[in-house]
Amino acid sequence: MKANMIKMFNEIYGENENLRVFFSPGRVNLIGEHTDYNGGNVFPCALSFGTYGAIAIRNDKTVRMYSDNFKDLGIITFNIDELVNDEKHDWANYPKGVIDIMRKHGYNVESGFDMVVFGNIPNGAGLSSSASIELLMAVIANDLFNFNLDRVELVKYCQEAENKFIGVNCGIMDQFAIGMGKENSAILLDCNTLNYSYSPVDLKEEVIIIANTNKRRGLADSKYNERRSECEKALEELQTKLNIKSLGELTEEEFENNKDLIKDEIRVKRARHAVYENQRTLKAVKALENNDIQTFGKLMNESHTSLRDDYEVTGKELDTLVELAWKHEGTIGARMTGAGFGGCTVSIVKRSLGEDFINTVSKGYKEIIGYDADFYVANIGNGTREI
Ligand code: NG1
Ligand code: MG
Repeated sequence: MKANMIKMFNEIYGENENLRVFFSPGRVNLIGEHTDYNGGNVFPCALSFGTYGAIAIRNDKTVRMYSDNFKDLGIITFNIDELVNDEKHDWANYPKGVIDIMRKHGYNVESGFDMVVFGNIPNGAGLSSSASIELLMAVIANDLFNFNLDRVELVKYCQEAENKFIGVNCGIMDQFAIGMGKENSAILLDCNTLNYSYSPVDLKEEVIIIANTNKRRGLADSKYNERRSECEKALEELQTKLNIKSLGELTEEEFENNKDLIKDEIRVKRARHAVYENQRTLKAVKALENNDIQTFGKLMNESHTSLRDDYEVTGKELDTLVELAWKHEGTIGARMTGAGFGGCTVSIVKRSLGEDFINTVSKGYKEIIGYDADFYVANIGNGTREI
């Protein structure tokens, strides 16, 4: 892939002796959904597919960016001192946003550059193509301009870029998983404190299968912000009595004893998901540590049910894929992953039945939904890096 990136760069901009190539993964979240911005735990891992970037600094202020995934948009050109969100060139807003935020924090990307990008993560599918390109830009800027920022700092700047430049009020899970990913490990991250630890996910008898509904998420971002404010409102209502900073601090019991403080049935459901999902995540990580993959799978299933019934972020396509997975004899656990509304599911499946799983679920999905889903066997890789 490195050779392909160099070739693409040379064809578009001409050869450059300062050329460097970087890779930034996508991520899949195993459990802990819509908990990050609620101050809870998440358990994601970085994938072996992601976004590649080849880049060379220029001596002037001009930035030229080209994405092989959006060929129609051609080369996008702008001045490094004029970073504005441009709807027409959507993909470039992510790297632009990162540079803008880094500059605002005093890390001045002062000269322009030429860059080509290629990604093999499905876009808008809940595997975080957006955070992947954000981290790609942040790590590149950090290396090329010698800022010497540590990874967690870069992760935070990327989240800030998504919040302020893109306008999605997201939590920190995606950026953290991508910036801090480790081969064959998932990251247990407490999104309140940013304390984290790696858990080996070294499955011998099972495979992790990601299935893309191929339903793009459309309104996901506005619904996303809506869920976030529903939870914030519920938190405020609980805070009239409880001394807590986030829903992530509550046990199931504490929630049940105090949920009457929440004055709206919808908000009770949203908060219940956040609290129970957070506790499920901790239980799931323990189960994995004890090599109890069956319990892990059961918790994944419960996670999906809660996202479907209480958080209401699934939809027909995701539910169909998950229900088909649940019916398959090889499935240990299956759930939606990412923000929801469309995008991907993640399943843990007996390795020996993996192929049959893909064939059966794929056929069933096509029959019910009318178009194909795509399937990937997930390999857990390292975080963003130079290659
Ligand atoms: P995806 O689906 O990758 O966009 C979103 C948020 C996360 C997290 C999950 C739900 C963004 C960039 N990220 O992920 O912070 O809240 O939904 O768990 O929107
Ligand atoms: Mg996204």
